[in-house]
Amino acid sequence: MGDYKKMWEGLGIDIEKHDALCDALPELFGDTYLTQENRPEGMNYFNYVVAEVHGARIEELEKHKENGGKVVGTFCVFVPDEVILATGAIGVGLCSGSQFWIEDGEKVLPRNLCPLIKAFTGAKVGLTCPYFQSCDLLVGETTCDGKKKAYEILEDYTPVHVMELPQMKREKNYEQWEDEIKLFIKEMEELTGNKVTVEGLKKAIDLNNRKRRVLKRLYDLRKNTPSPISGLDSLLITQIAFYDEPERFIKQTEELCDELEERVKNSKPNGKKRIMITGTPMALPNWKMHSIVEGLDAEIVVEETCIGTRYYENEVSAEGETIDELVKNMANRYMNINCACFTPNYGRTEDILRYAEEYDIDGVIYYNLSFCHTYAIEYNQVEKVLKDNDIPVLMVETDYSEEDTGQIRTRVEAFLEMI
Ligand code: BJ8
Repeated sequence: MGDYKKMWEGLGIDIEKHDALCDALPELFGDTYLTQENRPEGMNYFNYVVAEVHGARIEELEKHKENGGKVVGTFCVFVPDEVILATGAIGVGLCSGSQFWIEDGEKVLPRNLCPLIKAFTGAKVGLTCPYFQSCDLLVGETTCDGKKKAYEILEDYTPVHVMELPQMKREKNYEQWEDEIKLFIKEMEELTGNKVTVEGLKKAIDLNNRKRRVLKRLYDLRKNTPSPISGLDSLLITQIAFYDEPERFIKQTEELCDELEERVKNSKPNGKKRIMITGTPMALPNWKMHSIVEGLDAEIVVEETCIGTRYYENEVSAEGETIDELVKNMANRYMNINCACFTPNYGRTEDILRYAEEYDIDGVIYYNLSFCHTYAIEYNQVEKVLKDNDIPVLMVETDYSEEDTGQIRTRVEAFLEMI
């Protein structure tokens, strides 16, 4: 990474603490990623993005701001990126996946809380994430209790707008979400001084749909046996999709997919077990589960998570000639995301069964971040459905620390032998 000290100081970063984070990441990335054999050439771009994670992209955000633009941070795939784009702002996903931020998070939050919430809060209050520091506005949402209460703490540090996400999927809930999107449009117009137009919104819908499409192309390629790309690399690409410049991301991922298509033509079976991950999100740089599974005789071929299928499945229709019609289209697409914060959430089990068939799955690993109650409780339903369909499943509850890595490896090893 280049020398960005001046930029970080300008952003109010705690330089000393941040240096410790920057020192640890290359080693973790090297051990997890660069040791993989026969990686596609197209991964070089994504390696570069990680190497420059707190540098080049932040420089772009800062340039955008110097030119009068705004930067908006989000935490959940329910927040419609189309609205952010349509006001000329840049959106960045902030769901944090590093153990590094937990200590600072625990200074203001209870210890027995989901690590994702502790990490994003710690990143802000400890002043160690330049993405947070670049943001003019954070957009939260009323999904789980931990997140919605943590936003109250973030409000002491930076402006926050919270979207009220309904927790059921009745007709009136779709209408409620339309209203919330309209309020968000108003908030974004005030922040940026730019009016959302039908044309602008259609353009944003198109861009976001193209990003979804290229991710779908990547995931469809993973349906091949063997998958032409590791689960680790696919996970990294999806994690990067949340904060990279969208057009560049699409171009680079298309090129990678072209290369993977060629690989598929010459590939031979490798006998590895094909695993689906389902559950809670794996935010950058959370590579723990993939690293354990793919260190054994298995490949992860699909993630039914928000850093996976829930992020890109279903497009927003650009049909319509008014803002209201386009808002309705957005509400319809986003309300179809099957997150465990909804009740009931049978759509998720249907998705899991469909993926099990489409990706020719040998077994499912249910990945649950510690203290995430909605997903932990929903395991009951998912386990039942999988058992009824003779699909083996292993539940793993964990956080970001390395303490339980050995124990999880032993359990996964036994699971792979059994299936
Ligand atoms: S749509 S999964 S991104 S809320 S923070 S619920 S892990 S206890 S992140 Fe999520 Fe939106 Fe749903 Fe997806 Fe559990 Fe942790 Fe809460 Fe979490």
